Amino acid sequence: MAFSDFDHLMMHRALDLARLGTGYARPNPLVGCVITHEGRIIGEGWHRQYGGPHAEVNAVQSTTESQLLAGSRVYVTLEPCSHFGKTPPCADLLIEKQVAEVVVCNLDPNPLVAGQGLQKLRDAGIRVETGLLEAEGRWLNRRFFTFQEQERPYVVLKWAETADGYLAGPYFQPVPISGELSRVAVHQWRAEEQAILVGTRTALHDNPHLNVREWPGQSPLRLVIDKNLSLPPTHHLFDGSQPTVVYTYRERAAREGVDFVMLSEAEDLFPQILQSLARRNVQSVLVEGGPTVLSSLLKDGLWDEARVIRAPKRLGGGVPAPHLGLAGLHEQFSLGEDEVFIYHRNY
Ligand code: AOF
Ligand code: ZN
Repeated sequence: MAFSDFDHLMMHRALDLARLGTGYARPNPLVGCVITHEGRIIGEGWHRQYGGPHAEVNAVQSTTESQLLAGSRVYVTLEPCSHFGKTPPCADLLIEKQVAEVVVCNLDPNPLVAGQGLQKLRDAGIRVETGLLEAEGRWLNRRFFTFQEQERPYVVLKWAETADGYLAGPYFQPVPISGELSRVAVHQWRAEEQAILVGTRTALHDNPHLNVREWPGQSPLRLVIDKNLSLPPTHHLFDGSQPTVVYTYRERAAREGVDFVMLSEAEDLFPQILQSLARRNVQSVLVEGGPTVLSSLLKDGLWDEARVIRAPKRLGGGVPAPHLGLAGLHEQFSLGEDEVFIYHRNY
């Protein structure tokens, strides 16, 4: 299918709009929609909030020229839905408004939709074109696609290392490594994922809050591994301020804000954790350490993205950081004196 420069411009705009739902639309996908008439935008919208109207509905409602909807060309980043979920099918709305053409980046992998939205449109005589900025659309909704296609959350690993490649001092002694700007970025990253995981040693030594303070957005579901229930109940993770899940081999009844999930010692730990998260409809998890958790996930290939913050500080010894080399290095940028490296396992 040959798309014009105008088509590209409109779909980039729709992707930009979709991105505005980051942190709010989840676990729904990020979707943006631009409606054009004779080469002019007459309506725009995006999926702002989980449970709220879909992108197409907001775009249709935004127009002050509803008489031009009939015959319009609609750019939407994801196939319009065909099912009755929290809202009625968007495909029906576009048919009712008699739009002439619908262009999408990606098909919706949700089995409730999966091509049926486009089929409905075609059956109604609407011209449908797919695959415009397909890779950009998949990247934008990488959490949603991973969850739908692999039935597990999208896993983002994050760590800060010194210029000489250490994560912590000798005997896992925690030391401040990254700078002020990186700290803000990490809070943004926390707001973008649905859950955040740490291992026992990190929880014990750092006593983290694992919430979002330096960036607008929701705090993620807190997850901690505590096989033998050795963490002190006075630690911040158990303050009830945010839903928290403890993965353990021991039985323990839930208490306010804290859920204990018993796992089998006979099976591998991380596949069980990811399965349990998928059952809770958690589409993404940010892993903030420590070294044992990070290296297990790297070794098992159970990760999608790694964000490495390298600070100028040198330690001269301690716990070595995982080494990813250059394979999969996707992006690199500076944050103050720190250098950030973004790795993708599959892209
Ligand atoms: C669209 N446009 O903007 C979005 C879509 O429970 P509901 O009704 O909100 O439906 C959620 C499902 O709808 C979601 O899993 C995905 O398949 C699709 N999302 N579809 O046409 C949108 N957000
Ligand atoms: Zn919809």
